[in-house]
Amino acid sequence: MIVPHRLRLLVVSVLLSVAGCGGSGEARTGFHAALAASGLTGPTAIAFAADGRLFICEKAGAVKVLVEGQSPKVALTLNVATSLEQGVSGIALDPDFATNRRLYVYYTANALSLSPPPSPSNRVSRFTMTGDVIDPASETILLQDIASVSGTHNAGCLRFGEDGKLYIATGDGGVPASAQDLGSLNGKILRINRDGSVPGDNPFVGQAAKRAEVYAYGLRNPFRFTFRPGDNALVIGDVGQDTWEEVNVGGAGANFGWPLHEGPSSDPAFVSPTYAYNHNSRGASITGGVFLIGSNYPEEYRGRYFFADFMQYKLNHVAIRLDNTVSAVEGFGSAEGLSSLGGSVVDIEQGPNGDLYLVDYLSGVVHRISFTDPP
Ligand SMILES: [Ca+2]
Repeated sequence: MIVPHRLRLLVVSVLLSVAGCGGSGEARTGFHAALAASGLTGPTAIAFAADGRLFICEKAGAVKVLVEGQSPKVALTLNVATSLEQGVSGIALDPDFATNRRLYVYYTANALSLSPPPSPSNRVSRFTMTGDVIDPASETILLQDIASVSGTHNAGCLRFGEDGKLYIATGDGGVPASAQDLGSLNGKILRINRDGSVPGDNPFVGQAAKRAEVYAYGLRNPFRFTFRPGDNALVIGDVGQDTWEEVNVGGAGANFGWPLHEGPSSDPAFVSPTYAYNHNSRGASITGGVFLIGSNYPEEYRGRYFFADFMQYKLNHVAIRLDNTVSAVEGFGSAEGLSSLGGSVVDIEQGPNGDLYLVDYLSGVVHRISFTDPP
């Protein structure tokens, strides 16, 4: 159906009015939100295969696979501990997934899991997929006994770097001092080879009483991280305690301060956050984030770092330059005519199609944000 231009404008303006996008400035038209997946129970993390299949983790133990246009199907069910923040919290596909069908999952093992730990603890395991199913018997545990003492601050983001190494975010597990203890796997970014061995160029290899897997430390709950295009620096969203949410940028050996210091610091012993925002007496929990690369979104969004706040129902984007200066943080949602967005976002990924996908934990959905040039 061909809709006259004036009518289209009228329809758009009515939609925007309903969405409550009045006030200062006009909304940027052309953005659309659609449900890529719904009916999920506590989705925590997603990852895309190059073939377009979307993998979705649910906290209580499921890894689902979604073929576009179909409903998500359970590919794997893990025995997980689910107290507080425990469960399945991260997934990454092998850089050679198209040929070896391997994927990696971060989850809190319970007493039923393979090689049961004495108490729930986090592990990273590799699995092999056959068709749209992941055989539980294909599990190879690469790293385990990442403590989850209190059930909180498990982190769990998994990503492969450009160097082909697997990077793993771990939280302090509710024991803040562990983040500064280089003999502990907690409160860190870890870096391992795909077979679980330790790369020889990790910063603390061969040093007494230090875990060779440690790559960066001093983190409280680095729930999500990514790599900056251009220099592949780690960009880490670290969930704060009482005052500050942090975006930390750094590399091998960086100490981001927790629990000795939280928020901006002039102490040369710590890498101060590149960006931090104060809770201002509200709850806050930073999640996200990705750099938008190779998208058809308008120029002003490209290359920017998108992140969210799980507690404050906010989406933002910011430029994080190679010299670690940042631009003013801008909201994403209402200014784009997408006021219905901004739920409890726990993960943001970019699909092979260039669109952003947002995981809304409480609503049990994955939103897809696409852009088409307005007429
Ligand atoms: Ca810090």
